Amino acid sequence: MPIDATLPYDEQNIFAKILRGDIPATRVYEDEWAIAIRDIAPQAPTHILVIPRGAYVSWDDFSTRGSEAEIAGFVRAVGAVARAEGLVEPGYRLLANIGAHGGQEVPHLHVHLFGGAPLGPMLA
Ligand code: DGP
Repeated sequence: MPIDATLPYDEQNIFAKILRGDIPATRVYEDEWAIAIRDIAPQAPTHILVIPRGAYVSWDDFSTRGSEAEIAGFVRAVGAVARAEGLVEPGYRLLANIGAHGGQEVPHLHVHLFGGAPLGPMLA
């Protein structure tokens, strides 16, 4: 079920549990600002979720409350994941779902990184 992205942060959301190490996930990258994990239901040969360590519900929440350092660190982490996965050439796609109309299901900001094949005009 898509979430209401204006709700307060829920410490029990699945990505909060993964960040705390309460439940397992395949971490492909981590630094001071973010972790990256393989999506449990990949929609492309490479489908990674880049998740900021801070407790932010959505892009809207992060872009209003996040510090300059957190925002810069997260943006750089997304790029670092793409480079580490060898995706810069021939390219990849970033996507963030925000709120109900965006189809966001997990109420902790994350960016989807898709690659590994030509992706066509759009990925849901
Ligand atoms: P979104 O609709 O943008 O909130 O996408 C949530 C994504 O998270 C979806 O593609 C499936 C993925 N996902 C959900 N639960 C888990 C999990 O427990 N582990 C991993 N690795 N991915 C998950």
